[in-house]
Amino acid sequence: MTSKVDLVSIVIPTLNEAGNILEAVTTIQKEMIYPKEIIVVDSNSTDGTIEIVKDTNFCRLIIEPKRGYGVALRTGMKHAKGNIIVMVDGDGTYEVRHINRLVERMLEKDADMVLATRMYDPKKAMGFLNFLGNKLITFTYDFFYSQFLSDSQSGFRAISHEAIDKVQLKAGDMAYATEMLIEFAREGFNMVEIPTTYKPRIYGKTKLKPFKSGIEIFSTIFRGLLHANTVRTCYGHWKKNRLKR
Ligand SMILES: Nc1nc2c(ncn2[C@@H]2O[C@H](COP(=O)(O)OP(=O)(O)O)[C@@H](O)[C@H]2O)c(=O)[nH]1
Ligand SMILES: [Mg+2]
Repeated sequence: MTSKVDLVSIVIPTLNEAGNILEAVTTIQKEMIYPKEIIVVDSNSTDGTIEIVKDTNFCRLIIEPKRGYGVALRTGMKHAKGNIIVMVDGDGTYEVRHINRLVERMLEKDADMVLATRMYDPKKAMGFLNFLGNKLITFTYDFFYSQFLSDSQSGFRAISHEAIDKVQLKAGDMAYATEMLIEFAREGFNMVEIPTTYKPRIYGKTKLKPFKSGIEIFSTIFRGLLHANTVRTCYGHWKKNRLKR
């Protein structure tokens, strides 16, 4: 539960995002209305990303030599001092102008996590295969964990620092984002969404390996069900929501 903002730590993983990172961090620096720190976690990019981040003078740069999206986010969160953490990609695809809305919704709903969903984007910028894979993963996750999310793969989220400290996340790769949702569902934490738009990548390449990541994500979802606590909490959540309707 998060009822006030002391400091927001924005954690951005980067691997060769030289053409994207400056726009992302300067927009956040300009738009964010809450006290903040911007933490960029880079895995030794070779395209000048590190120099660009250093030159801004308003970002904290952390070098995490071990590769992996999950590794980078976990390292960044360890360094985060804020009571709210916002995670977002450094690739310019998320609408970072919406960052205040994530925090506002968190306070409004007393939420433990707010996800920016790209599924109501009228421009439909997400590629068809990514959209399909995301829908399949999200439907499976919602069904088994009794949630009502529309975009489980969104990497633009506000998270209560207190809540994330209570869970143990192990995934080092792209499955990290799903593992976080599983752990939050298991703890009975409150997760809500806000709509956002999405932009195609203009510089560099995605590090996502769809087939490999898909298998990792689905096995994370099914492994999570082996915990007795998951079934209990999610069944309780399902019952509570059924009675409300
Ligand atoms: N530090 C770090 N960042 C990474 C690594 N892999 C991906 N990222 C960053 O994580 C974010 C998401 O990766 P991206 O390639 O955009 O995946 P997609 O959004 O699924 O297409 C981007 O900002 C990447 O630069 C990594 O090994 N280390
Ligand atoms: Mg991306």
